[in-house]
Amino acid sequence: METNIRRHIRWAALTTSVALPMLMTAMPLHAQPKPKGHGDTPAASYEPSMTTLGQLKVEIPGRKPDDPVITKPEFEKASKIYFERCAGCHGVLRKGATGKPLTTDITRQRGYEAVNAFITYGSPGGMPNWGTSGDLSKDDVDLMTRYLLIEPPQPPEFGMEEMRKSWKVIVPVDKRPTKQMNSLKLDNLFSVTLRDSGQVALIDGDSKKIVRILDTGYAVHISRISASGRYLFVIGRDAKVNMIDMWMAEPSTVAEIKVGAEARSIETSKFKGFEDKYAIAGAYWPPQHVIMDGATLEPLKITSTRGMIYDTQEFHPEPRVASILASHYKPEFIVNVKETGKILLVDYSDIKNLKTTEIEAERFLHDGGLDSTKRYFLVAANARGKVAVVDTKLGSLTALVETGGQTPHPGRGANFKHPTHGPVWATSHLGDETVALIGTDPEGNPGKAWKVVQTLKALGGGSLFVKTHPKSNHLYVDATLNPEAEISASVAVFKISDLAGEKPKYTTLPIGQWAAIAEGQPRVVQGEYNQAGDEVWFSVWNAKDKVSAIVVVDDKTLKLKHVIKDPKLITPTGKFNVFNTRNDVY
Ligand code: DHE
Repeated sequence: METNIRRHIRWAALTTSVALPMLMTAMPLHAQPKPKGHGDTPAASYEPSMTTLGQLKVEIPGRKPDDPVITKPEFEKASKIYFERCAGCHGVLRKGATGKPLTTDITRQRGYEAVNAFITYGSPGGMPNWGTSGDLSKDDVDLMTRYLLIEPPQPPEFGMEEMRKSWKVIVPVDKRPTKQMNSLKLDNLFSVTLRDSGQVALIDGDSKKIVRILDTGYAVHISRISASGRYLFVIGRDAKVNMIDMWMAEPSTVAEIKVGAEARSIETSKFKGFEDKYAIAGAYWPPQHVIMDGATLEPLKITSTRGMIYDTQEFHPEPRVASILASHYKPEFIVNVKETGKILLVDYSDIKNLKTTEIEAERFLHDGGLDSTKRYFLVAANARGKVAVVDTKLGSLTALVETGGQTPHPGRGANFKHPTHGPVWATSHLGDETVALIGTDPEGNPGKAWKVVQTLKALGGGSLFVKTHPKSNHLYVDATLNPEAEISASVAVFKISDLAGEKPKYTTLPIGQWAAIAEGQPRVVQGEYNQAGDEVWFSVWNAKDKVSAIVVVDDKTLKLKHVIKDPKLITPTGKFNVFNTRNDVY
């Protein structure tokens, strides 16, 4: 009996004869050494992983006569690998995103051998060398090759019916307290992502004690706080939203909903008169955003982001929703759509007659934040090395700034007054050690607005977040994804008043060392200030089965102030101080 492998090799032999010559000109695949400097780079390892989609049981699409043989369990395994490791770059439907499209018209033309070599060795364009790095076994590379030669499965849609089925109001509004029933100092509370346990820890900023651990979505991602500071919204990568009422005797989830199968962003309405009225969540799959009632999470308006790419005006079937911010100037949510490169200003003043301003920006929008006046919104188009600036008062694109570095990743960025350049907003980069300072004061410093006025050099590539505070004289830059363990466990601090000098120096804080963790290789990630702006908290993020910690630094002296360790503190990553998050202080 002919084995599966023989049959697919036979099939491959038929197809590669036409395909290989074409591919060989584009990239020398055979017997090439392991390509250098890609795949393992911080930027490449930071592509989205569609972890929840990977858990769905998908059907094998209708068989075509030439399809290589694949069994149902093999197909399910391959789909899991694809969604978790490949879909982030190549798209769920394989139509391409930051990576090339892998639709069957392309893979079949290239053929089995070429696709297999591409997965094994990677490419200088950024494709990781899955085979030679040992990340995928030879058998898995074979499986993935066969998988890419057949039609992709289409994960299910998630519309109003599915959302309403998942929606639960656990404590109705009339059963909730009318005043704060606990003695917590809410404005100095931190909501801390416990990534791999699917929970958040509420930590009291004064005592540094964990006051509550709450179950949330899978691989929980970020927290945002309602304008009043009462409700905490948490979103998991499985698109589950938890709404936590902080006024209850014990802060608890009062409503929950799923807004799709994969998601990353959540925000709440902040414009005067609309405080706490709406919440909005953005999904990676299906590509959509949903406006919900701010007290119950009832889904009110779902909008698909499928549509044309801003410049080529070609259709994109799965443009993911990246960051969402609430405007302080208008009743609008600022919704950033990755693959179409559009920034949507979604007017929530009349959601029955929804008006959306669609701004042409740049492709692969990711994360960003407001400037110190809260009028301008700056967002990284990270794969294009640019920052798009939107005037939220006028509702238009102000500028597209080349940061000069590789893959800007600002988080919400950092705003401060530079000694010579005036107000600036900072972003670090995943791909190199630079920190770009962009002028943000078109009235006071018109010549410097929306230009990189200075480039600092910090610890190294792999930085995810920068942080400062209006009361601080320090700018902190992490290097979380740097391949060097010591660097990824440290943070660079620049003294803002010294930035006028030729080559500003930084101080290195050995945060990981201060945490005194014996096992594992913890990475230090995301500084977050307390309400007073006199201490900065860093997560020391270790593996799930190892000790992690939060290190608190005294912002004046740059000395260690406190280490929070607790067996319940599993994989802490993002930290969201209630006051700073609700007021956009960063
Ligand atoms: Fe995040 C923010 C997407 C991996 C920690 N992350 C964001 C935002 C997006 C995003 C779109 C902006 C949300 C907003 O403002 O509305 N993140 C993604 C990914 O697609 C990616 C690259 C891979 C994935 O599959 O999820 C990814 N993110 C990570 C991590 O591995 C991090 C470091 C650890 C973790 O907890 O997962 C991480 N992301 C964060 C944090 C923020 C964030 C802490 C919010 C920063 C802030 O200061 O607001």
